[in-house]
Amino acid sequence: MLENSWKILLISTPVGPLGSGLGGGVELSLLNTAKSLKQRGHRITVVAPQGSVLDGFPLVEIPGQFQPIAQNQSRDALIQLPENAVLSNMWDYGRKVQEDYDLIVNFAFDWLPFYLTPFFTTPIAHWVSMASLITAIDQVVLAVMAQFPGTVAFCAHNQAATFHPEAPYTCLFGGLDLNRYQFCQEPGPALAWMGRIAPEKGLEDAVAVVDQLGIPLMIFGKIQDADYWQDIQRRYPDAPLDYRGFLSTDALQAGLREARALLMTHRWMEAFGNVAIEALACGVPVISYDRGGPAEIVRDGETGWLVEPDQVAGLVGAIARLDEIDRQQCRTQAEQEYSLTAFGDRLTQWFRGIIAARSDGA
Ligand code: HBI
Repeated sequence: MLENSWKILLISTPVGPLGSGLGGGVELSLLNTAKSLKQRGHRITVVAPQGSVLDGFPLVEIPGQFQPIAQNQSRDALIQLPENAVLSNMWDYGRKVQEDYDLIVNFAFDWLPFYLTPFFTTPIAHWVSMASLITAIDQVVLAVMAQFPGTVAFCAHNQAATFHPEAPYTCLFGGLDLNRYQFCQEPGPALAWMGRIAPEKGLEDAVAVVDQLGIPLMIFGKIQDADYWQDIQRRYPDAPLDYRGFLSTDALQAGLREARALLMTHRWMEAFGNVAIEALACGVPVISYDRGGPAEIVRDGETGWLVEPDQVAGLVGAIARLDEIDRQQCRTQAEQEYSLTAFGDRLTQWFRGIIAARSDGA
């Protein structure tokens, strides 16, 4: 069924400008949401903090102070709003222009957009981008799920479960422009690790493994916690590390595709794992802790290996079995489950329900 062309406003995360890497996976998710919807004839406008870069879409840049990142706060943290917050400035803009849109999509993992939902006339679709972290945010997410059924989506089931949802919800997983990722049949000797370099991502376990095995490790990602990065290098001065930096997708995949495998060593309940589907898109098997979104992405023994969380020995065992994985199967899984078309199907199914409910005056 072809829905008519929707006008959709995407309001980004307030923790940093698009293109800075501070928004982590949300940056890629927002870009691929816009691409997959545009591919279907919908009209997209993006609202994001000043300094954002986003090729190919109308971008409204909003000034203001970035929001403190939620993962550094305690579970009983109070709700914060810095002075001249870009978060409230973005949503003030959204309120002013809402009549021009059929739907607004919220990408912020913050209390305010959820709290504002009943005060908006245009429906808001909320994409929850992390697992439960702060009780005050959990409560407002569950309140919106109860009052506006069907409007809240998660990345994956393990993440959604951390909120103890009482109502049905959508899982979006993720999607990529697969044309930007080139399959590689014959890798080099190195392994790869990708992500924000911060404690919750567990880089030290990947470094411990390559230090033990003497296998080079390519590291891609933004150094978000410099002390954490320095500490790892001090603890493993001889580890064969090859830090590649925070790269554009084109430069990233040119290096990633050469990897024998991607190691995912996340400490926290990784909501999804965009880096896992980027690896699969290049034919790179994923060796991951059996935890969170990656555990729902990797087909154990077929497109990678799932190992006991926080056990370096498990990673070593999986690396020894990499030859059992067919790299073409990895690319095929990405094409079947994470193409812009497959992702767009999940998005438009989610949106159709919200727009229909609101137009029924629900
Ligand atoms: N913290 N307060 C806050 N708001 C966000 O939107 C947010 C965050 N921390 C991390 C983050 N978003 C993204 O990097 C992850 O959701 C992927």
